[in-house]
Amino acid sequence: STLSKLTLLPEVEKFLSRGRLTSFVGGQSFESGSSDVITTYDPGSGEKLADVEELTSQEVDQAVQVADEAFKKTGWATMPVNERAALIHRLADAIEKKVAILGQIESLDAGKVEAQAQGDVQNCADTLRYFADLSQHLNHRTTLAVKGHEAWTIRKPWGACAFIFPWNFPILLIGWGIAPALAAGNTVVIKPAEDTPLSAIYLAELAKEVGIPDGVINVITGRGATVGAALSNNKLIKRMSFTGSPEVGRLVGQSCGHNLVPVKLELGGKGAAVIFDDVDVADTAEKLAAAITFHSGQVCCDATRWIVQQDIYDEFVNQCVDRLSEVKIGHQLEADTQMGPVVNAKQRERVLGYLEKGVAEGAECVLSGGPAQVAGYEGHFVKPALLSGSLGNTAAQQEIFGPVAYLASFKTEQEAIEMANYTTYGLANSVWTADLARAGRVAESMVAGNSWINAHNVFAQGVPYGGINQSGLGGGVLSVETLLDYYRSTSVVRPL
Ligand code: TXE
Repeated sequence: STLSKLTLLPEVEKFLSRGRLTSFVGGQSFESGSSDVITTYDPGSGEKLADVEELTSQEVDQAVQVADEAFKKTGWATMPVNERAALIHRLADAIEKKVAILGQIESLDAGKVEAQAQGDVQNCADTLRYFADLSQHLNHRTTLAVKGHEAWTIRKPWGACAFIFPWNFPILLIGWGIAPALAAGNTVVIKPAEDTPLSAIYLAELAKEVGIPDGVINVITGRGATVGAALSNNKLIKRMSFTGSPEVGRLVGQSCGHNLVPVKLELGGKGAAVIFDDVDVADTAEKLAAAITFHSGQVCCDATRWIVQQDIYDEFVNQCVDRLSEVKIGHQLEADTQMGPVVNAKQRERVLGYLEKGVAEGAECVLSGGPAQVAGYEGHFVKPALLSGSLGNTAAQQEIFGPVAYLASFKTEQEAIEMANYTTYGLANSVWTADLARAGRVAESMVAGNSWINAHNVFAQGVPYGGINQSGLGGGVLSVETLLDYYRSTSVVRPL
């Protein structure tokens, strides 16, 4: 097999050699009574990695019950905050020690360039630490001044919280999702995507090893339509978090609306990069080419609409074509690979389909893209592509989730802002200019959760991240507010 050509770490070989992987619930392997499995493949070689069991909806309900009982009975929720934070730090330590192993598992499963997958693993550990520390700062009761009365507010965790994750940043998003929930004292049920369940299973086992009480971190595997739907309909769930497509986000939101469960939805995006004529054209082209090819463009906050000031438009486009044509496409574990495959055959069809549709609707194909051949590998590789034309084009309006950018030109600042805001999404944009006053103005005028200046895709724990409009709702992630979302409050008032 192609996999045997690659040098895998012995621990990764060992993990994969189990052949059949199960959910992990209540501190142990949770076997499904059904014989159904989902096979997970290496998108770079098409080789099978493992069979992962598919739970039934009844089994999902059992798993949630375990998480609910762990909340009530293990002492996790009532543990002194410093002790809970210390346990979360131990999990972060364990993850950090396994960066190479977990990074390789993630790289194989998701098709990510190995160094980037390792970065995601490190980020997961960093996020766990950030929220563990933050939870200790929030561990106080607020006393309110009320005439003739004493009043205070206490914060308590909610209970079992559910997380449904996509395949593009599996372990990183697990960290962003569960870290605040755990730090606040909740228990969690994680449903990874069908294509990328491996890092979640590995992480749950690590949590057991470091002494996180059984049932605090649970992973349930299976199909979205059964396992995901059962999880989002379960009445014991106290909070729901979903990251994925707007279509499924709407379904999950409906279930939560029905059960009156608070929900966070992190959906897609169609970010703009507004590029003014005072930039260093070569440098900006290089950075945006790197952004659109990062994880093969399967990044919800990517800049996928490049809105360029007229006088530098041609030069900028030429530079971009040069940069994108040079990108080294290959298997994600090969050392010189800059861009790996997309996650599966369906995603490749999706990308190619949007290119066709865009051109059929009148877009000009500036760089044609298409399937890429990589010697020795039968992976789902695609070449970067550039389209240009009207921003009303389907390819300029819908999320493609591939290495494809859509170009348009503008004359005035006002026009650029209007073009950037001509979208149903509202996640992340960037503005590129040497004039920092203008940069600030434009960054603030773009209707979205996040704006970057002379950069794209920069994250830090403590900087709120999240979308509005079709990009999501529920307050976003990575900030103090996120941690507060995972506490419920009770206000107490008594006459003096
Ligand atoms: O997402 P789905 P898909 C966008 C991106 C991509 C497209 C399709 O444009 O091309 O969505 O990806 C679970 N009830 N994003 O089809 O189906 C599913 O098992 C409950 C952007 O893979 O939304 C998986 O765990 N759950 C996005 C998760 O939902 C259900 C990242 C996401 O899968 C379910 C991913 C149901 N009925 C895709 N059906 C981003 N914001 O970054 C499926 N799921």
